[in-house]
Amino acid sequence: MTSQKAQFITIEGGEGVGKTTNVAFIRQWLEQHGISYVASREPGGTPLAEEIRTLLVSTRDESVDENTELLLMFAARAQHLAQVIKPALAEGKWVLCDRFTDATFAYQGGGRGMALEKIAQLENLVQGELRPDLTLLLDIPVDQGMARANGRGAPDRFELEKLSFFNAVRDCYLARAAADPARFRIIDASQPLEQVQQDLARVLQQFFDCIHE
Ligand code: Z5A
Repeated sequence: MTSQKAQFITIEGGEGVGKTTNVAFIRQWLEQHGISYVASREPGGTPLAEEIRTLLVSTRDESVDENTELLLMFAARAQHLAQVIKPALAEGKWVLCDRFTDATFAYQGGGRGMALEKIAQLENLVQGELRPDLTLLLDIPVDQGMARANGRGAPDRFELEKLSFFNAVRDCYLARAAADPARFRIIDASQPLEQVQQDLARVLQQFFDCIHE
């Protein structure tokens, strides 16, 4: 089944919110509803963008300039948009993306303290008018999320950041959700997984019904 317009859904959140776990659930939901879709992630989603991801997440002795990090995020995004996201949407497929530009506002803007206007300029340059149709923000208090994420092996360059960084990331996500309630749905990710997934299914069904009205 194809809807009138292919939809672009993103899933966002801080450390240990359960994005990977819940992407699998959302994929099942889309399949059960006969929706043709492409699932991808950022940074990454194409061979070149995945190489940029490796550069971004690797720990290294050299300190990474914040502009370098920001530009690499958008370089990966430009490639991902050109090779995967835009072609899929043009073919009528929905796109489910694990993180997108809200993560740049939250991590580089909130976490690193970079000017949001600078990020918005790059957003316009790289995306033009393209924005997600629906953003599912999995939200959890930072200490609970970090406790969940802690058992996962060697931390990457972002996971080594301090509590204050992740608090700023969360605050920025919540501020963006409050500023754009038409696009964002906040899911309380501190609940047991079954309840989180019931909430996700309800939100997805409402979204689906709304675009078919
Ligand atoms: N980044 C950036 O800075 N700027 C950008 O523009 C973009 C990204 C796009 C890599 O992203 C890094 O890139 C990221 C931000 C930066 N750094 N960090 N941190 P990523 O998306 O690959 O990184 P991630 O945050 O580590 O995502 P993840 O692997 O999807 O982790 P997760 O959200 O924590 O998901 P999980 O592995 O499914 O869940 C964690 C654990 O919790 C796991 O053991 C689950 O079984 C458990 N879990 C999940 N849900 C529950 C519930 N409800 N109850 C109990 N336990 C649960």
